[in-house]
Amino acid sequence: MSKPLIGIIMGSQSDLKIMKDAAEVLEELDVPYELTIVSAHRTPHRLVEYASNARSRGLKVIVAGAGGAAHLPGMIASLTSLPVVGVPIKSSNSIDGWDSALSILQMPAGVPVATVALDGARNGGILAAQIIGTTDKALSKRLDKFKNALKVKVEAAAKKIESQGWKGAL
Ligand code: RP5
Repeated sequence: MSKPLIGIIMGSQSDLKIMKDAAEVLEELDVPYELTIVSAHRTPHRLVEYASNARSRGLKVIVAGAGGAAHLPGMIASLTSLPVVGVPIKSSNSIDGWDSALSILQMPAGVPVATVALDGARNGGILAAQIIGTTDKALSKRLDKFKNALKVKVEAAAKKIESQGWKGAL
């Protein structure tokens, strides 16, 4: 097993049902990752340790997901200069998802978090892979193939709708 390049972290085990999407897409793209729980509020010292050691352990990007008062991605970004991708999660303690989205999105100048859509962990994984792909030619080829597959799927659906009419395509 190769050394993980991407660290997937989440505030609680209850976030796993969303954050597993990031792991799944990284497996599809054959990018080595690690996955664990780091809670900004319940394990603050673990957060500091994770962020402080991430670069020296060989990680290149961190994908961090949290719900409600979602401080994990921003606090990780405050402690490392690795790129941090934030995944807002509509969790059990979230009012409607806006709390989490805005907590992750509205970072102060100088400390960016690249925020994906609510529950958008799959895109979080893809974005992290694309960052690695800027310096990894083989991965960038796999990413091109991945994007091409999206195109082929939509074109096939369009062809079906055009030939059968929308009722036939339902
Ligand atoms: C956040 O609180 C976590 O990221 C999770 O989304 C939410 C709820 O956590 P649990 O109470 O389910 O552990 O910190």
